[in-house]
Amino acid sequence: MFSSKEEFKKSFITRIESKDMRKTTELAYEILREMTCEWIKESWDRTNGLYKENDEKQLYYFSIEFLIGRVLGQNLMNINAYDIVKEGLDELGFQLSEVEELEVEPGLGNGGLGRLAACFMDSLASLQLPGHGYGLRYKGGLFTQHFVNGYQTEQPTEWIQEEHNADARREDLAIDIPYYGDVQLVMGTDGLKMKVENSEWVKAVPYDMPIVGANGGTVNTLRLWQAEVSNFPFPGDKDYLVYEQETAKITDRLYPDDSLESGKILRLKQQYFLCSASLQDILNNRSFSMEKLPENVAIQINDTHPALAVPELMRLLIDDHHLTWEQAWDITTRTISYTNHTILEEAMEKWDSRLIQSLLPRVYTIIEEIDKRFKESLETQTIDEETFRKLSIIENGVIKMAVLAVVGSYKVNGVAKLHTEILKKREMKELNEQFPNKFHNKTNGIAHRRWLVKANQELSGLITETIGPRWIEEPERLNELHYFAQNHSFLQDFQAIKTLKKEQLLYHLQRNENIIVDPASIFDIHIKRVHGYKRQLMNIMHIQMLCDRIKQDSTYRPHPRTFFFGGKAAPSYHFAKQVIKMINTVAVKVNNDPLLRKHLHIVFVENYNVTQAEYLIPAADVSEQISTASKEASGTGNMKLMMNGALTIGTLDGANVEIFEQAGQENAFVFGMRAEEVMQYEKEQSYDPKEIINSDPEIKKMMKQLVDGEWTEGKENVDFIVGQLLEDRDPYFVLKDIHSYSNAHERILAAYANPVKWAEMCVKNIAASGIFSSDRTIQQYSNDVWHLTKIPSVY
Ligand code: B1H
Repeated sequence: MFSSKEEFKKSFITRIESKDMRKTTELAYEILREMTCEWIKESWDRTNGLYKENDEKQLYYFSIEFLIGRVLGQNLMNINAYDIVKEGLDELGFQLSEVEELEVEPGLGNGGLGRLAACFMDSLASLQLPGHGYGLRYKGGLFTQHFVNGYQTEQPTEWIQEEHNADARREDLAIDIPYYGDVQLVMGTDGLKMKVENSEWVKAVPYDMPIVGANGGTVNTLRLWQAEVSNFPFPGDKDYLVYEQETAKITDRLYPDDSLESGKILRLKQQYFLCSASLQDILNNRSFSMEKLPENVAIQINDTHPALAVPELMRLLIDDHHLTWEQAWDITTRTISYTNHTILEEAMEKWDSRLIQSLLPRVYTIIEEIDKRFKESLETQTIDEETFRKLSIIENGVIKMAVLAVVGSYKVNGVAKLHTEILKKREMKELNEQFPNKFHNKTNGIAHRRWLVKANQELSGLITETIGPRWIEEPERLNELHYFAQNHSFLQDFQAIKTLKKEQLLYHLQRNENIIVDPASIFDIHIKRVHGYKRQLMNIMHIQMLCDRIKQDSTYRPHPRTFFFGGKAAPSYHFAKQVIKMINTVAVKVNNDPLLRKHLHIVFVENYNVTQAEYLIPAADVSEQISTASKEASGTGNMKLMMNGALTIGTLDGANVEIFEQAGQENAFVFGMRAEEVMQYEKEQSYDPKEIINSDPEIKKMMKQLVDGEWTEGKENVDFIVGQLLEDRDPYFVLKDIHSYSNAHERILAAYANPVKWAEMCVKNIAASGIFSSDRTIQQYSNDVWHLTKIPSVY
């Protein structure tokens, strides 16, 4: 690694001169990437050597998504070279921030679930814990979103630069994965065995990405599998060209559904591909006897998408490694643990038995056997029909992946206190009763090194000047900022940084879009996937109410506010796409209205992704976390915004509950129904939005405007929105909560009128945010589930 700026410059110049005389930013990017890779390689080899020598337990995090975002700047930061490189480049006539802009972010995830996996990778390496990721190397990440006439359009996003592949590809570790085939019973030396013949094989080739921990010492591995044609004999009855095409499709693109289950065969192929390749890789490269697997390896499955790891590990242990069922089951259920991320019915994975039976015939027989044995184990108890049904893995020809995951793992966790309680007491009550010590909570966290240290270097600098640098390694020390929450010069510095971050955001947005925003306005930010339960509709309907009030009441002249939206809708989710259209329609009306634009401005940022988030979050004054209570398992954007000094307007849902607990409800704007109430209404089916409309004149008026098409464009648009609110009886309780939401917004205006008090509240939020570092989450997983040992890197 370079210890000085001069050394860096010398090496950089030598490289640039050997390549090209034109000193473009593109060339600088290539060289910097190459240099960083070389620096990292040393530590990576050293870390791998240490892990081999120490024979310590390793964790493998199986996830269908890793939303890592750009890596160059973060890596430079983590090896403590960022400032040296920045200054060095500056003196050579380059700007590091411009160089960073050239990196295409790998969009290998949809939203929170994928980003969480990435934050966990960062924390594992930074805590010097032996933990690695297994995922898929999608050629196309999440689609690029553009608005055409206010509607979302989707373009494929290709992030891979072929010229960078050479060092990542590990052909030597390729593995063959079997699909289809006929299961046969054969007599082996140790009794009857299952054998599959005529399989169609697909080759899984790993590509390794380094995960650089803080201070660069530990470098773990994110191994991503790519599907290619296999050299194994090809079954005769299929056209080779078809086989070739089908193979390439497996890792061609990420499924773009967040919290929506697809049920497609290609998705099932992806899931099995990930599980089989990763498990074979672990078993092939072990240095211990098979019965010692649980002492040497922990496997965490990120939601049910990799739940086939349970039957696949059984298959490998029984068929390939010749263990008995009992031995294999004991090993599997002491190795695998499962994280649940949602209780939304539409996201619960259920696979048609016939689909699994045809694509994965051997795996299917194992799932049947697991189900049968589990049901037999229940026979000693008196269990009513309903309970028995809920405990079934296979029910009416469908396989319930969540039940399979719970039965096949030794620990199951939810991602926030409230969510875990709902799992234990309702969604998985029966399973929790069968396995009383399996369920536990691990509240999510975020990598503060990316979301504060990197994304908000100015605020990080101020914090370090104020309380010293130790908070970076021990983020809970941020609570020392409490002593400065009333220190005027500190508050002034904080405010100045907030303004600067707003200006930087606007500068960034202006590069791509023609957006003119007043940085003195309140930046109210609602960024996340567009989904009914996240209630972007409530936000835009409230803006509609504000417009009316400004027009009707000449004494209502609120402080200017800019409402930022950012988020993608699943391409097949028509309602969410109509919400996007509606927001864009309202934006045009409001932004062009001579009166309204003095008070309100709406910006829907196109193509919200990790990079955009890094600009938006530090600039936020207000964080919109307004999901229908009980629906948002945790949320993690809420934590990122809090840590950057935004105040939360939110429901008592997911991790918001814990955010309010930490920061104090007086330093946030809490509103709306509680989870209990929502679930009660749902159970009784007793909510009638018409009652609200008829009893609240303001809401009635707003609904009338909506029905009249004042805030939408095109009949389809009105029909979708109004249809959901009236015919579908407002399933996310928008009308029920909007009054209380509106009151909370008035409280925001009142608080903002006192800038010093406002800044004090922001600082109290930052001070209370340390617990939401994913370092805390990972340490808890390690203590309670994985039992890893820290392996200090030696320099
Ligand atoms: C979360 C998903 C999800 N929960 C299905 N579930 C998917 C479900 O492609 N699919 O089929 C993709 C993603 N994502 C999110 O996980 C929760 O909604 C958030 O509340 C939570 O913070 C996040 C991380 O735990």
